[in-house]
Parts: sequence; C-alpha cells; structure tokens
Amino acid sequence: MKLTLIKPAIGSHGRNRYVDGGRMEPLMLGVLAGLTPPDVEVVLYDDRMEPIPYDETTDLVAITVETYTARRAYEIAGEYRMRGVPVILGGMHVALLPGEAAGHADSIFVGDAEAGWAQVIADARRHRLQSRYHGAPGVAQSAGVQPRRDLYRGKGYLPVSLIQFSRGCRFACNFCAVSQYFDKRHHLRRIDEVVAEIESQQRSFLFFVDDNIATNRSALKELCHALIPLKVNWISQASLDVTRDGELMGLMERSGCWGNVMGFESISPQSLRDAKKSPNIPGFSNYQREVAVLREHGMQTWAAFTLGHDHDTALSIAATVDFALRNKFSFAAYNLLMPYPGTPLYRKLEREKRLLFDGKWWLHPDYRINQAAFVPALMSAAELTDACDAARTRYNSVGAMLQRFTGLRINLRSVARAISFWRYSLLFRREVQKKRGLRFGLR
Ligand code: B12
Ligand code: SF4
Repeated sequence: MKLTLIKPAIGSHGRNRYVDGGRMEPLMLGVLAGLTPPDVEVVLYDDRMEPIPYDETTDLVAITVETYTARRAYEIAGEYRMRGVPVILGGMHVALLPGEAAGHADSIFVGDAEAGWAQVIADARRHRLQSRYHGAPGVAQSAGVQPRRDLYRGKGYLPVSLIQFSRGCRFACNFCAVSQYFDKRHHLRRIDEVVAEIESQQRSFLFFVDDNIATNRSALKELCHALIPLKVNWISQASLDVTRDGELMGLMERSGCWGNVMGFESISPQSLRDAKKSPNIPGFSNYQREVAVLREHGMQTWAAFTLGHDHDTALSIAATVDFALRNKFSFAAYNLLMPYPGTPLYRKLEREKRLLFDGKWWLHPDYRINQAAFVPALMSAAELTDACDAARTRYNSVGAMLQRFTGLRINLRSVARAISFWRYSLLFRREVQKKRGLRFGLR
C-alpha cells in the first residue's frame, strides 16, 4: 500500500504561487508517517513549494487542513478524487467544521491521529474507508511514536526541529481555536520520550510547538531540568503569566530558551477582558513588570498582538506599535483578530451580524489575506485592514529593526543570537511584503 501525505499551501497571487520562505517542517505529517505501519510506502508533498504529482499512483491521500489552508486543501482533494483516489482530511479546521470538510473528501478524521490512524490504514488496505473517524485530543505521540523526519529531507525547511511536549492550554481566550479543540485541557508527553526524540535527531535548535508550554509550570520545570544537560537552544509559545514565576524563568534561561511567542494581544485592559485573555489581566500595569522579567532573562520575545477588538481604533493600533518598539521586542506579529469557526468570538460576531464574506472568509473568492473579516466596532473593516498593514510596515522598517536590535542583554547576548535576529527580521520583512494581496487557494 502507498500513502501520500500533503501539506497544502495558503494561496497565490493570481497565477503565481506564494512560496513561503520561512516554511517549517510539517510535524503533523511526520507524526502521521510515524504512526503508519512500516510496510506502507509513504511519500510527502509540500504544496508550499513543490508541485503535487496528481497522476502518481497512490492508494490513499491524507491532507492536513487549517482554516488558512482549507480552500487549497479542498482543491487538492478534488484533483485526487477526480482521478478516483480516496482522500482523507484531518487537522484543526476539520475538527472545528467537520460538516464542511466532509463535503470535500471520502473520509474525515476528527481529532488527534494517535488514537485512530491504525484503523484508517487497516480500512484503506481493505478498500473500506469509513466516512468519519474520531480520535480524542490527548497526549502527543503516545507509546513513543517518533516522527519520520527523513521525509523532510531536501525540501528547504528552516534549520529548526519541531517537537512537542504538551498539547492544549488551560485558558479560554475567546478567539482561540486551540481552546475549543482541547476544551481547555492540557496533555503532557513523557519527558523521557521527549529527550529520546531530541537525541535521535541532529539539530540543537528546537521549536517546541506547544500551544502554551507554560500552562503547567511544574511540568515545564521538569522539562527544563531534563534539557539542561542536552545543551540545546529552544523557543516555544508561552502565556505571559510565566513571568510571575522567577524560579521557572531562571530554569528556562539555563535550559537554553532563547524566547517565546507571547500573546500580549492588546495594550487595553478592556480589550483583554473582552477577549478573556486571563493570563494577562491580574495586576495589569501596561506590561512593565512582565517586560522587565523577560529582559532580565535575555528572552528574544516574539510579541503577538490581535488587533480589531471592540475598543481598538487606528490610533490605538499605532500606539500598540509604539509600545512594542519602546520595549524593543525582537519580533512582533500584528495579527488581525480573526473569527475562526467554532470559537466564541465567531459566535459573538455572527450573533451581532458583523461577519463579512458570508461568514466564511476562508472559502470566499474575494477574501485576501490580512483583510478584516468582520465589521469592527469603532472603525470600518478597511480602516482596520490598513491600520494593521501600517503596523507591520512600520515594525519591519529598517529604522525599527535597528531600534529593536539594540537590546544589550537580548539580541547582542551572543553572535548566534545577533545572527538569528537579523536572519529572521529580514525574512519576516520579506514575507510581510510577499503576502500582501494573497488570496486563498491556487485557482
Ligand atoms: C507550529 C505552529 C505554527 C508554525 C508553523 C509550523 C509549520 N510546520 O509550518 C508557525 C509559527 C509558522 C505558524 C504559523 C501560523 N499559524 Co500556527 N500553529 C502552530 C501550532 C502551535 C502547532 C502545530 C503543530 O505542528 N502541532 C503538532 C502536530 C503534530 O499536531 P497537529 O497539527 O495538531 O496535528 C494533530 C491533529 O490535529 C491531527 N491531524 C492533523 N492533520 C491531520 C491530517 C490527517 C489526515 C489526520 C488523520 C490527522 C491530522 O493529528 C495530528 C497528531 O495528533 C498550532 C496549534 C495546534 N495545536 O495545532 C498553531 C495553529 C495551527 N496556527 C494557527 C494560525 C492561526 C497560524 C497563522 C495563520 C498565524 C498568523 N496569523 O500568521 C500562521 C499561518 C499558518 C499557515 N498555514 O501557514 C491556528 C490555526 C487555527 C485554525 N482554525 O486553523 C493554530 C491552531 C493556533 C491557534 N491558537 O489557534 N503556526
Ligand atoms: S493563552 Fe494562547 S493557547 Fe491558551 S487559550 Fe489563550 S490564545 Fe489560546
């Protein structure tokens, strides 16, 4: 039997495909391949930069789907089904909107593959694929499953190994798909298995793709203790409340943490309350304490903002950039608040009849990336789109890069960190420009 795994691209500019210069290894496909019995031949095609050979013989096509890639995933599924090849779809978007996904595939997989993938393969061998499978969200790569990293070779991914320690998050931010998928639960992998995986691969720079690696602080402390002797460097995603635990911050630094993606989301306490961003709220004082702790531990923070909350205006968005520049965050993402299907935010905007693009921006042919998909409260959708674009342009200007580079305890901490700052700052600047006007799908 032969299995074809596919990571869809986001989209294109007319006939030109957008090739993501910052593409990373698709860990979910490596894990799916790792869960597949060894007698099954597995090939992986990454639509982000390589053509898909639709006419190559295969017995089953498995596509991973996020909301951003749904339109393209359905196009690819259509191509294979036209040729009589069975297609199964899985991933976050499928779990959030199974009814929609089912209309584009022979079978859908709702949830984590660990629990039910063996059954899919067994059924596919007998040509008896069921229309729907279910795998409860849980511990990643349970039973010591290792991702098939050999499938990534030669595909030009960034030189960082993706790895998972935990899945899920205990918080319930109203815009977050993860909180819905995991129902605020958190699942930890065994540390000895994580260590074995790190030792089984070559790289010493790791990205823990945990939704919130700090959601269970004692577990993270244990992980840090296990990482110290391995002499690796790592980045991850963590909620800001981690800065309230001095012991943990010290351990993260000692274990090689260079920094985390951290959801600051907003500089307005009212917006934080509206978004139920509870890790940021207690003792809010414009993040002075949190930023001081991050600086003290030399963290190259990637500050993530969501813009378009009901108290936001073009002026408050510009003030958000001032805040980020003043604090010299190494990197920052100015994300439009997006109504992801299945989230409380989506339901609220739907109730208030504020959704644009028929409420399905991810499929709508007129939707362009980084465009507001709802009517904001205090400005027009176009004003919100423009304000976010201006924020990205300003933060990625050469002047701003120089300003944020000069953090003595952070980007100049070592030659490697300085190189990393410039490498990724220039990469993000290029990608921001390339993504402008991008539409979903390739057709
Ligand atoms: C790492 C990561 C990234 C990395 C990308 C890594 C890469 N390889 O390219 C970076 C930082 C670049 C990134 C970017 C973005 N990301 Co991101 N990212 C993640 C994160 C944290 C982990 C994904 C991961 O690798 N997990 C490990 C693998 C093993 O787990 P998994 O993907 O969940 O897969 C399991 C199951 O879902 C299932 N499964 C998945 N696919 C399939 C397919 C089949 C056939 C089957 C059977 C099962 C199955 O089985 C797997 C094993 O259990 C997720 C959060 C999450 N929990 O998914 C967000 C997440 C996927 N990202 C998200 C978003 C919004 C983005 C951005 C759009 C952000 C932005 N505004 O720019 C961008 C662009 C995304 C894109 N498509 O290009 C959202 C997507 C929401 C949605 N509804 O789709 C998520 C869910 C985060 C969130 N808090 O909501 N991201
Ligand atoms: S802290 Fe992050 S991962 Fe957790 S619910 Fe909020 S946005 Fe989602």
